[in-house]
Amino acid sequence: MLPLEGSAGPDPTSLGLKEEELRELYRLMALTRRADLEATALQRQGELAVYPPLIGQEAAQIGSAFALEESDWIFPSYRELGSAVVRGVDLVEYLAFYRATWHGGTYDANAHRFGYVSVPVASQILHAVGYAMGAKLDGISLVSLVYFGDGATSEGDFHEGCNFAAVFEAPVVFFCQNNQWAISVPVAAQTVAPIWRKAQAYGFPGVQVDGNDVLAVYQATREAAARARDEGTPTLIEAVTYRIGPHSTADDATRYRTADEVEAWRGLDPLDRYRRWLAGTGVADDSYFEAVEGETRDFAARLRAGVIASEPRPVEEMFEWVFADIPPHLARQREEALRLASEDRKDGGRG
Ligand SMILES: Cc1ncc(C[n+]2csc(CCOP(=O)(O)OP(=O)(O)O)c2C)c(N)n1
Ligand SMILES: [Mg+2]
Repeated sequence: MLPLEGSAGPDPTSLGLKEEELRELYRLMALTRRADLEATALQRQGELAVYPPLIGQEAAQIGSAFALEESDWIFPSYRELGSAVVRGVDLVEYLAFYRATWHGGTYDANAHRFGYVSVPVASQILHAVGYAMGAKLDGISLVSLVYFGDGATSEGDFHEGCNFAAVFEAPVVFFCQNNQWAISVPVAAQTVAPIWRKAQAYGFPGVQVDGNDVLAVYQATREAAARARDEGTPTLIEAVTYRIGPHSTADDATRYRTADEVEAWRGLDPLDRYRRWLAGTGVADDSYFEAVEGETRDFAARLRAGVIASEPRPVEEMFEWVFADIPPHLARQREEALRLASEDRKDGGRG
């Protein structure tokens, strides 16, 4: 849809997007790019324990999240900081997970209809399908979109989720970001058939889309969400993209892939491509891009200050929200943890 070069391309009116929405897509991608780089830097400086960069996947995340209604739910894996930006999740609260101060993040998932960071590969697929089935039983109209990677399609959870969604006509959009790698395993060693075609076995549509083209991703997700909402038909979207960064800040990607491969994908950078299109069609001009640039700087500065200032959570929270009535063995452990924490505070953490 978006041309690789130049300004010819889609008629935005065919997507039903207003000009300010076309500009907003760019703004959200630019904020995400900047926040992602900042989070990577914060990890290098010891402020985060680990961080999985999403650089290169901005169009896949922003285009898809933007295509949903506010009342729709998103179930992320661990790499969807960009979709969190679309949902207005406070990134300091999102990064609490990566600062290792809380499970999944401290934001209010219900308020943002944005689930918690989920690291066990593909586990969030079951949460998304279950949520969609529950909403359907309750007579609530919504779409449940779940993000996962190419590697996640090798997990049983993916296949179980697809089958349940199909059989129970659950309103799910399965959104696979095929970023070509599952840590050091290339997609060719992961699976033989193209990912989008796996949908056929479950009896619902599978779509492959250029994941570095924000408008194409938007369109594919919009159509999939409409099918889910109106007909209870799930869709599997395979967004073909690339993980420009390492798997996480704990990974050295130069050990298993070539610089040429990374460079080739850098040439398809989703922000550059969309910016050229916006400028070429006159939907946005230099003054707009400069204003966005200024906003991204402030956004990153606030993120940085917020993360550095954020304290560990109270120890007792570790024992909350699992049992309505805490069992005796956990109550004992809670007492012990509180006692140790208070002794630790008294001796200034010297142990
Ligand atoms: C069940 C499970 N097995 C293994 C891991 C270790 N692990 C973390 S991410 C990952 C690769 C996932 O690749 P993919 O699904 O393509 O997502 P990407 O990281 O590329 O976004 C693995 C094996 C895990 N977190 N959970
Ligand atoms: Mg992957």
